[in-house]
Amino acid sequence: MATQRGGFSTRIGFILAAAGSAVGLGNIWKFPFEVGEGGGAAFVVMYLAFCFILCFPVMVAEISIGRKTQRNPVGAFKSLGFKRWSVIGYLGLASGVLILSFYNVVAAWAFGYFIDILSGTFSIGGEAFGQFTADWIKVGGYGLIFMVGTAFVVSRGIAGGIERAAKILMPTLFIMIIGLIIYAVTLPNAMEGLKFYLVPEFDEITGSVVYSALGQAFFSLSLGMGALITYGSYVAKTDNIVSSAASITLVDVGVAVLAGFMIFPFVFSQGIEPNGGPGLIFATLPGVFQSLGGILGVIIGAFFFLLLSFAAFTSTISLLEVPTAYMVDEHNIDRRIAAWLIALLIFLIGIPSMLSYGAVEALGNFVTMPGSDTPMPFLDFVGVIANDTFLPLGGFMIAVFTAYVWRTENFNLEIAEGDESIKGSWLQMYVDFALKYVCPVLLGAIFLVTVADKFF
Ligand code: VAL
Repeated sequence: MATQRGGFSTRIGFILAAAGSAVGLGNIWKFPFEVGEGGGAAFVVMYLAFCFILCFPVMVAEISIGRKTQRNPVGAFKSLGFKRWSVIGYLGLASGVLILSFYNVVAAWAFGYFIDILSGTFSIGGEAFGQFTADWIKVGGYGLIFMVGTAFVVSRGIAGGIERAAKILMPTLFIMIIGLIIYAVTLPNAMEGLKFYLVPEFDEITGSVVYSALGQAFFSLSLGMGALITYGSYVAKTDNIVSSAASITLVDVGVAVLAGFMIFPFVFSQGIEPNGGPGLIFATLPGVFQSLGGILGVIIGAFFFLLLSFAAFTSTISLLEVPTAYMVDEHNIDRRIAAWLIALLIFLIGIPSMLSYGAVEALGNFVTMPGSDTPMPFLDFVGVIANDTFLPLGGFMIAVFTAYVWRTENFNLEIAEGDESIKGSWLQMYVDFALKYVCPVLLGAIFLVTVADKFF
């Protein structure tokens, strides 16, 4: 597709880039600790149901809105002729910026672990995670490097930057995960971990588990944050959106499920409680690698955190692309300038999150949510606002917009552009039905109930 905005050069390039956006810290860092806190397999069941039933249709809608309009999330709604609905685009933009602000901090932890383990400066022990995150100069340095890398790729545009990086990084990531699973399941107590992960106990499902499973599904699939509207705007008219979305969903869910097969045997082999929160993999895994001893431990440990950094990188790229595309399309700013400036701004917005894990006490105990008795760090609080609240709200509005404002007929014309055979297929019928009824009702209801519960 040769427009001045650039575009993905191949369909597989788009799928890899969008799957690269979806697969990230959400799958390998966040999913396991959410499962750990949400009681194990019961959470997994909720998460899977949400991904397929609610999120997949929203993904088709997002990609279609992007492709139809060839615009960033704010411009897209305007260009369809519904200026007021561009509030969805602004909400997505805000979510993307907030998420990237703390995401980059966690990416910096992952990248920092990789460098420190490789260089032999990593000190393993009970307090290692806390000591690492409290060292804000170091974390800041790694965070800056990560953000600079992200800005570099985004500044180079779609086919030359984003697509090329995804084509190399995604297959590598997959091979690395499989290798680590093979190792993990041979560890002592691995079976206990798998049992926790795979055998559901449904009495574990509470309101707050439902809420976090929904937030996790949106977060992991990169929905509601403008990323897939933006990536959709670079998709060729000849591509089949429904089957691309199905592939992206399957890859993302597949990697999350595989990450569980890797992490829980690791965690249980260390005799560690799985409900350790955001520090779960950072606090537990170095011990696993150390118990391997010597050079093997260093290699496998470094390998794991490199993997995590790779996964995070294709996601930070997509998050930065959202505000960059907005500045390029709506304000005619040169892509390079936009990418570098916004990256700097988001890095600065992320500083309180960076300081909230050990460097500044007040940020570490930032707020105590109703119904909880422990204060949460600033970083987690941004997550509650952006991931768990804004994203499902954005998804709800996108479903309502597509079905009732843009209207299903027009939406269907756009999906049929790439492939007429999709017309009348059961998959398309389901997507239409879900956007009309299932998503508005379920997303609306869960949103209202949980917001009332969480914030009041
Ligand atoms: N979807 C990604 C992830 O799961 C990002 C973009 C939030 O990590």
